[in-house]
Amino acid sequence: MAKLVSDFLIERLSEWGITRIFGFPGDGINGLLGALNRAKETMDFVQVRHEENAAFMACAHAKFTGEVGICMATSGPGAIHLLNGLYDAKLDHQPVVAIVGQSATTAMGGSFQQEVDLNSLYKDVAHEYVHTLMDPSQTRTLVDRAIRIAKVERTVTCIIVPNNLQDEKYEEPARVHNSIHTSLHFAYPQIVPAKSDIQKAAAILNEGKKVAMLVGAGAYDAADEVMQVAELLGAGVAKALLGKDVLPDGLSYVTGAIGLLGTKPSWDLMMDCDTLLMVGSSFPYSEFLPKEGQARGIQIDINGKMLGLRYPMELNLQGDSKESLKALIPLLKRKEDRSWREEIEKNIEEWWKVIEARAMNSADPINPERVFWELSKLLPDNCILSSDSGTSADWFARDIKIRKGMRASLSGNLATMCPGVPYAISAKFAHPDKMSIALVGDGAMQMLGNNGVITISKYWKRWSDPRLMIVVLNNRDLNQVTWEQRVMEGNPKFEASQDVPDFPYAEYAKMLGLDGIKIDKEEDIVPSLEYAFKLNRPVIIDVYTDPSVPPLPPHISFKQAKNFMFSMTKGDPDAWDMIKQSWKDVIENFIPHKNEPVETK
Ligand SMILES: Cc1ncc(C[n+]2csc(CCOP(=O)(O)OP(=O)(O)O)c2C)c(N)n1
Ligand SMILES: [Mg+2]
Repeated sequence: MAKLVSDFLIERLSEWGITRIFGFPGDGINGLLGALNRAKETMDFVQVRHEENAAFMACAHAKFTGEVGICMATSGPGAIHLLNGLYDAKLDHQPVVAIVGQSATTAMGGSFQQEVDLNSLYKDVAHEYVHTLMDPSQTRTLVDRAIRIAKVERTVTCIIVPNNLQDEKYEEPARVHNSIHTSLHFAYPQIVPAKSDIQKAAAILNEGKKVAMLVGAGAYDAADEVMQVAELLGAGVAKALLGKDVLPDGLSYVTGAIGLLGTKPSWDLMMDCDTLLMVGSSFPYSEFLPKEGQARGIQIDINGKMLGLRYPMELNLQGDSKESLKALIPLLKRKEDRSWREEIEKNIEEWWKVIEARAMNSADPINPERVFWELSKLLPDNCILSSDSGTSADWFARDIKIRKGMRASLSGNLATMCPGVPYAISAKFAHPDKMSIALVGDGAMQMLGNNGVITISKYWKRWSDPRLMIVVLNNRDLNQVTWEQRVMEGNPKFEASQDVPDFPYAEYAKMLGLDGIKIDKEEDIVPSLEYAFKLNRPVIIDVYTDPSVPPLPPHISFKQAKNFMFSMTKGDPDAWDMIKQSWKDVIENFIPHKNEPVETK
């Protein structure tokens, strides 16, 4: 039988090293699904319950393996459902290829059923490359370019395949005018800034007395070099949320997260430094960086477009983090005056006490910080963590102490709800021998997470270490936003938009053949978690947490405090509990503020 377009397309993906596709069927891709069936020995098709989850999984695959993630969906509705997950990948600079169906070429332009102008729809998310297959001999070109461009640009690309062409005979491009002859293979180059620029960077860093470093996901491969630079310069290192797993939190000079979800030591580091070295990060909130003119800045990023974006840097260097720092290290002079470093270390030590004290505050019925604090101590060394957007991200950022070998991610730049569960599932497919743990709010569970649990029940027996844990913060509230409304707007909780109905997550897991544990007493947290880590199947931990515990920013501006108090007087139904809880946290926050707070809104 002659090779069909769809068979060739899947084969070509295999030749690029792709072994897994996350997707959901539909008649727009039936030809491709036939080919996937024929290629099942070499290409795994992971079926999701909602296409958005497939895109999140492809994104997580890229994040946790460094390879291209592939998702597939049918024309029209399927392609539309992928979009949010694809934007997550695009904004976090992950190489993901979406393969979507389309109406037959004979029907296109005829307002046919499920015909959506996918070129236009995908033109933003797959800006660098989106093309519709028009002729069988073009298949090679489209696959090769979509993968290559996704890698080169670290972004999302898309191939649109009309359903009738999927079943046509594949033809190699003829050796004639107007035909394209593409090839496999791509290797990232080593990009290092010019020697003279490295010298300039070293001079600035050597002159600085109080050096601060900020690292993001782009510094993941440069952990050793970041540590060496920090040691030499006596610097403190703050981590953007996506860079949480770059350095262990146990290092004495790592100030942890930065920003609204960040720590006080990171805030102090940025407010007091005279030199800023930013590596592999596009952390968006400038108000958490030094004031303009306060510090001399150097930024290193592989993506030249992301340079000089958040702080007026003196030097903007395009380069690979590891290679650039390696070139810099021999030129750096060890700072003999370690007083700045000592101050940072003292701040960090104090801060961990504050965090512990906050976690130990009682709440009704459970303080979410306590859950994360205890969980952190029990995490296996090589686990993979994913957090959702919501208060889980606050506690993930502050209370989880990352150790060497752990991986952790979340939707950093899109900050969308729902990646927690699909990221954890994707991590299990990529690393079946490692435990994955998703930290998710009840709102996100009900939006998409519960569907992901069905996918887990379908696949978990395949994983050599079957442990996947979902910790649900069951606070019956869209709590992060409820707090934003209070603190930023001075509004009371709007119950109609904020209340989340209760749902029996643990029972639900058990119905699906998984394990489920409900925790509604503080004294049960540790024994229940210890028990859960020993289970040999996926488990949902349904924790009844108190929505009155405030996810306080590391500093609260006067305006925010005023808004917050204002909301109380406007009849917030949770007002009294909140006043009690905030008061407890404020008492724990005994470190005096050294700098003027900024207005964040
Ligand atoms: C798709 C999407 N919709 C809305 C938001 C705005 N948002 C951010 S966090 C949040 C609340 C999430 O609630 P939940 O999952 O219950 O977590 P909690 O904050 O209660 O811990 C909302 C609505 C978003 N980020 N993404
Ligand atoms: Mg919630």
